[in-house]
Amino acid sequence: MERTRSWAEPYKIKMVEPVFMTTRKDREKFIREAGYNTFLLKSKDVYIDLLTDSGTSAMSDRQWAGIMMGDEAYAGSENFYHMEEAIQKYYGYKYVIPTHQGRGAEHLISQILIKKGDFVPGNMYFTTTRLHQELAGGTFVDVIIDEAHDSESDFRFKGNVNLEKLETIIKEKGADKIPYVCIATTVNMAGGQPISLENLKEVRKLTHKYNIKIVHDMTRVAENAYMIQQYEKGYKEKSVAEIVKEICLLTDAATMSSKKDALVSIGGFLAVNDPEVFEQARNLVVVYEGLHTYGGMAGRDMEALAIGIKESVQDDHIRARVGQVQYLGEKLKKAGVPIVNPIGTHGVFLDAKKFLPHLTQDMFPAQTLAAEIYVDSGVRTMERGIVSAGRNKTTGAHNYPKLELVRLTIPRRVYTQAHMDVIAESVEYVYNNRATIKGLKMVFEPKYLRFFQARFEKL
Ligand code: PM9
Repeated sequence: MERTRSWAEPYKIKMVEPVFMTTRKDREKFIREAGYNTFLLKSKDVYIDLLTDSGTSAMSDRQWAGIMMGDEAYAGSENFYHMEEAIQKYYGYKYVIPTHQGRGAEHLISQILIKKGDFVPGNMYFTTTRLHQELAGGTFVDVIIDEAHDSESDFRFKGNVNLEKLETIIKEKGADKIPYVCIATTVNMAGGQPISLENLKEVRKLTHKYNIKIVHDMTRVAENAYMIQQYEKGYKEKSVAEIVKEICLLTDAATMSSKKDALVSIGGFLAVNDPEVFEQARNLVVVYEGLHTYGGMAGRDMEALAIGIKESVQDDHIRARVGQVQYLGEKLKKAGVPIVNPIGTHGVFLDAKKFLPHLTQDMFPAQTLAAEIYVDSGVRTMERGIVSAGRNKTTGAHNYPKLELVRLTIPRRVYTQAHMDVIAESVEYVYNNRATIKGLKMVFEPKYLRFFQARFEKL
């Protein structure tokens, strides 16, 4: 019998990109000039970049080779057909419409399926997804289980839908007012939390009963599948690829930001099973994205995506990817730093309300904490709290989410365990000195997705 060994990343590094440390004095200046918004920092001033896992993965040698095989024909590029084939093979959807990234796909499906006055239930909001639903005249309704809003709950599948909440909404509003239920794998704003297959099957049963579609936000579906393999009864012997397919087959359509799971710098798609919806999307895509065989992507990017999809569902890849996130999370937990439990799949989420209990939510604790971590070590993180939650579309008041989080997002295949140690050391240092940290006030607020460009000053 093979003896058990420690595991390591299933790759070796062939090319490196230098990163540079700055001084604390420099960083104080940089963050002030950036209006205390980590989105407004210049990347050259960042030491370890945990802003996002979106478009920041390291591509494989196979993917780079694919880049050289780009067929940049305006119409009918060979690479489109490779990408389409990969999506059909690994995800099981019938028809594919390429888009420049995830929000392009969200735009198309929202415009096609949502009518003014409709309601769109979902397992927690995502910023761009909800905005496209609202711009199409719909209202998002949160039907995720309550545990998802509680950073301390250890429940394994916090991405699950509360079926009672969902059925109540359907009965209250009427099934004809609900064009679809939006199901994300995994749930980003809850801390990268998975939905179980058991729950998804129940959602499918309920939506079939009322003849309602499921649109799958499959941005991190392989990570979700890995958590099912690890923690859901009956899936230990199944491969991540098999579980991914099973998830997708339970849904009617999908929006994808290929910049996450699928290991590319840019790209996305809408995938559907209904030929009528496909025809409408194929028509609309030429207005907003590009021709239906490129949708805003270069041929080379579609080739890299076709290869990335295949790599993304391999068990050893996903184990190392999620394993690195778990390693950082466990380190922070051991140091007593308040984080979202259980540790998610694409990042570690700090609970800023518990980290900075002396700040009210109006003082933007998560925004403040992200700025403080940057000043300490040059590690760039992202706010996922009141700023990201935006304003109520009817009253204009701030939305006050229960979760006020800072996301330490780990790019795929980019950083080493030593980087994780440096990150943990910095967060622990800031935690030990938290009492002196002061909050922020917002001095500039854009109309849409304010977290990207809002500016702040120190209180
Ligand atoms: N997510 C992230 O950093 C990128 C920008 S922050 C708005 O987490 C989900 C679950 C996402 C997501 C992007 C999109 C939109 C849809 N659903 O950024 O347009 O996490 O490709 O995808 C970001 P695009």
